[in-house]
Amino acid sequence: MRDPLLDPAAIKAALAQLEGWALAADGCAITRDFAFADFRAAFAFMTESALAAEKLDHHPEWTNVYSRVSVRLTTHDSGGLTERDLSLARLMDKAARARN
Ligand code: H2B
Repeated sequence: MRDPLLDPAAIKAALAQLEGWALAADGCAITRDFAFADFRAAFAFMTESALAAEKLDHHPEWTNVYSRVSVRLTTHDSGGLTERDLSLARLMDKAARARN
């Protein structure tokens, strides 16, 4: 069963509650660039996020360059943003806060 897509009002409300996330130009994803002290901190963040993502059965699109991690969250099965993206965004924010 596909998760229901969030409507524009729900997306706006959710973004107001999240730290530093922006709506992608196509409206189908949220993005955030995380910056850490060094590669070790960035990779520790990715490790914690990966384990959280696996538990949620919801996975990020991301790239890492040294101390930076760029993240794009979307629900592929639904073709856009769902509550699952918001849950993962909150977990990633928490993992980042612990390292900044
Ligand atoms: N991650 C993301 N971001 N979107 C999905 O639709 C998705 C996923 N689907 N992780 C999951 C896995 C699905 O493929 C499995 C079968 O539950």
